Amino acid sequence: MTTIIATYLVHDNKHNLNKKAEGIALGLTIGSWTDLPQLQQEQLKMHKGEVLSTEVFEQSSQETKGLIKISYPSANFSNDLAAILTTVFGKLSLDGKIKLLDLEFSEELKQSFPGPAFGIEGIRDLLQVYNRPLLMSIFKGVIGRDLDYLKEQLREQALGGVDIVKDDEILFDNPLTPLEDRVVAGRDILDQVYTETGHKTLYAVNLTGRTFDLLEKAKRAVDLGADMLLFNVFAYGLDVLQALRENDEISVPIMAHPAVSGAFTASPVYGFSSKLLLGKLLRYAGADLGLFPSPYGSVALERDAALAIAHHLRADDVFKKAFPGPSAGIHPALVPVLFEDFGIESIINAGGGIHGHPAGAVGGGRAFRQAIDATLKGQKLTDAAQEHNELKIALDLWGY
Ligand code: 1AE
Repeated sequence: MTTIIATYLVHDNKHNLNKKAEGIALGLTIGSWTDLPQLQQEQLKMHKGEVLSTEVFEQSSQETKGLIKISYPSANFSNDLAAILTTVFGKLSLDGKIKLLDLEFSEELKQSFPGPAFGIEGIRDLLQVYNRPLLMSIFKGVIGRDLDYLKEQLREQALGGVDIVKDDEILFDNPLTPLEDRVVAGRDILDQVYTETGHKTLYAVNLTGRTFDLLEKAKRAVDLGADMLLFNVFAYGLDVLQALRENDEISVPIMAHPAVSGAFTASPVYGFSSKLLLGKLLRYAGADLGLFPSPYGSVALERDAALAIAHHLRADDVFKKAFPGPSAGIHPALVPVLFEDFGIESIINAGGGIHGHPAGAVGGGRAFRQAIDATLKGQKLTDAAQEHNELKIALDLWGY
């Protein structure tokens, strides 16, 4: 019988982790608050969760902190994330200080999930860029602006040498810049830049609206020439991402934005670990690229947590590897530390750090590319800035 293994961090005010673990294993499977008749219990035995281990970390007079590992028989759930999450963390997520740290899927269960369609290799093939971290920028200040404004911003970003431009996650379908018009205009601008310069940039359009309209909208976007979709997956649910990924007509990479995920992950004692939600499950459900707060920017995540997300997006597994995109408050001076922490198979993503450059988005993009090239050569940014004016201006503005 296959199983899924859940690891929980618990803070138990009754100081008995073994009892707590048995209560969870029973309560989430065959138990109830009242005793069931003996016959029914016999029939249900094969469905009971099994406590694999308990481990105490710390004890105080208030509570005992530790880890609990429980395996749940796959006979209990259908092979979808909604059923799995309800099984392993349904009512339990409401029941005291408990955080779901990890889920280990059996190889058989993994077969029910698609993983990324493109992944790192597929996105690199689209861009024909293999030897450096990719550079991504974000439209900024576009709410209430018309299509001409967006076109100009896109052109500037592409001319700066960025590989991917993504919509801001807060730009929804709207009368001034509807999704379809953005895709058509974006295609036009990026083709022009390619003809003029030979530089290829992909545009990730924000797929938004009511859940049951998303598939049709995504298909329409692809028909019109969309390169990539941006998706606020945690506002919708991982299974919605999976449905998009599994539709053959949606033949473009999907970038997952972390908006709303902090509500599920930020507490040290409740919710999901960020590595599970933004790393492992996001990849299993089919994201090609996962954004998350970097450890050093404006919306910072602890370094270990950010590294663990990147690890799960790229770890050896049956699925393609997804690109990690540590983000928020990124500027060129951070490129060496981003490179050291996340390596070549990562995306350097900046909004303000591109558009806030005194020479505009063209200068901002160039400064990043100069910082990336210098870092790859092992050159100090201060030395590279002697040769590259855009980088010097960026370092003068945002620090060394
Ligand atoms: C964690 C996602 C970051 C993001 O989407 C965003 O818009 C960042 O903007 P900047 O780079 O902080 O201006």
